[in-house]
Amino acid sequence: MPVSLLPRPCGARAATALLTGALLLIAAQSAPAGADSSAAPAPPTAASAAPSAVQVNQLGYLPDGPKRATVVSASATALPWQLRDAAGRTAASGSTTVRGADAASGQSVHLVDFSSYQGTGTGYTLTVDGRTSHPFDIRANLYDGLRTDAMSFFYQQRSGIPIEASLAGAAYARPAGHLGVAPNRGDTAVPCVSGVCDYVRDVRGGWYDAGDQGKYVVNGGLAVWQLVNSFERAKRAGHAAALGDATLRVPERGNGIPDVLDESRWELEFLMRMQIPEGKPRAGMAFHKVHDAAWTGLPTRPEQDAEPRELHAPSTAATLNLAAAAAQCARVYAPYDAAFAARCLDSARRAWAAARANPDVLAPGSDSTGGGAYDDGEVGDEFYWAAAELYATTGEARYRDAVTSSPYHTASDVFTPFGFGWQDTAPLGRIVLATVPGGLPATDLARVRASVVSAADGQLSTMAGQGYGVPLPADGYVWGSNGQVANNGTVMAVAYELTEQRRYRTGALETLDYLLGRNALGQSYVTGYGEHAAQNQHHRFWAHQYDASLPNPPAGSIAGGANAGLEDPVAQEKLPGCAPAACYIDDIGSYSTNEVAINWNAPLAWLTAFAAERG
Ligand code: 9MR
Ligand code: 9MR
Repeated sequence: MPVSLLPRPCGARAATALLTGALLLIAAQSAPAGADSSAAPAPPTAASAAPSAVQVNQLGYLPDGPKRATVVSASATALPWQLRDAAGRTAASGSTTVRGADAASGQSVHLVDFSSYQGTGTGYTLTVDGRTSHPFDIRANLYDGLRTDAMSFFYQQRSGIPIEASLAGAAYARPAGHLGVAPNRGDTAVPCVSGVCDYVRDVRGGWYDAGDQGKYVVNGGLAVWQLVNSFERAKRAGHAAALGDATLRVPERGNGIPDVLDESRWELEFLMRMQIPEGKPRAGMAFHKVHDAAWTGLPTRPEQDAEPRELHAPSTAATLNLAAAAAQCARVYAPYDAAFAARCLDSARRAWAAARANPDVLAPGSDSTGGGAYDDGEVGDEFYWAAAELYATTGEARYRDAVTSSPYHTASDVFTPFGFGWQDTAPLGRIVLATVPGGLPATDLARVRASVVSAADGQLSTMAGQGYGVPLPADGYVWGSNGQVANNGTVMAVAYELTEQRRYRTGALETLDYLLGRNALGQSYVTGYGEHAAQNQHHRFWAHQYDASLPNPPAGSIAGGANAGLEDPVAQEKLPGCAPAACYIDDIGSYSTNEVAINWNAPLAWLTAFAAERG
């Protein structure tokens, strides 16, 4: 089955930030149900601690979770370690396990396991062989603040609405972007690129994709699906309140609707605006993307972007992403806003029919002037995902038949070691079918569920083979590797829901350890979280590195991560010869290692919401 498995271009990113007292407070105090979420956060300040050779999750560890660290050492024999509390007293001690050569990092490493330590507190350090880790916490509310910040990232990426100081903090406030106010030329009446359509469309709203201000349906569909899926999962687990109304810093807080759904609706409304209206050629399909006619430079504030905006030809992939996200919307929003849910379902049905009528309209990889291509040569997996969502929502036989007749329903390799992504969506279909009760025959349902669990077992075995316990094989460090890592963590979390076996929760939590500092560079890839955290991600507004009057990315923004492909000039100049997991630099110019993107923050938000749940 040609599941598209081509490794994507690689990139890496790193970043550094020293938390201000205010930020530490936000991270430490965030209480259940978003008690920390009404105060606008202070921006991370530009300072950085040096990397250490004792690599820990720099945010910390959960009292009832795994607690492991990796130590760079060439010693062939075990070394003693000490866990010290903030007062310097030894809280626990033991011996390392020699792990030896680690291909991804190019390092020789030892492992430390202090999972059995039961105490809680802040300011712990781990010392091995005279070297000491960054300080970290052990506490039950560890992930409350990051859950809020990772979700609030999406508000700050909104197009077509002012970003309010009262919600985002003064440094992050900005006027609405792309509402047709000069010098903007969009997005209220956007023409197509030459030859594609003879009319204009209002495609305002949605989220900017990343450091650029393009809006791409396949990536938007994936990211919004992950946020809504996160809510649906939390609800099944009995933790919906943690993502409920007034838990996030969004303008809709207090409207009685869960904030994560308010945020997601901002994108869903945009996605539906990208659908070709009835009466026009290829009605029901979705335009692939809207973006600037030429690349803008850095910095470019959204409201200052003077480039013409253009709609690019509709694609089958975009149409099916819309179908999947809108079908999910119809199901999940139904209890909160029946009219909106009905509008989503109508859009999803029309998209599905249009994709069936136009099954092979592919977006070309060459279309990357002024915006990314987001090309995809195989859309059978998008058909499968959309059919699964439509079936889960409607229970109708035609969608069930589309599910069961898809080769992706029975293929054994839909979950790859790299994980799912905007090109590879069949796993999303499996996850929906496995978790949302439907009418599949019991044996078929059991098989689908087993495939998710077996994928999680595969991730656990990948982790066991890595010096840094990361669910990514050594050849998996591509552009956006942190997104792949986080996605794989979510698969393990789903397996935990399906089986209640602790090892899957352990795998999901250790995925966060990697992203927050237990990695080859001792790098927290999440702004504002960790002593040595990313802060100069590639972004046209959060471009402090280029213009001191602009802010760094807000706390909770994850960098794309290590990319062995070195696909930008900065990475090529600064990182030649890097080991795959070390191909990252916290420089704003390194877009192939250090950009932010909605499809990377979405699984971070998903995973931290999972990790924050207690009891
Ligand atoms: O800034 C762009 C970034 O958002 C994209 O991810 C990346 C790849 O599509 O391209 C960046 O733009 C660069 C362009 O590709 C080449 N000229 C310099 C642009 C700004 O760094
Ligand atoms: O995440 C995308 C990655 O898989 C591709 O290899 C890369 C180059 O095509 O593009 C990445 O997506 C970028 C998009 O093209 C433009 N907006 C920023 C995205 C993140 O870098």
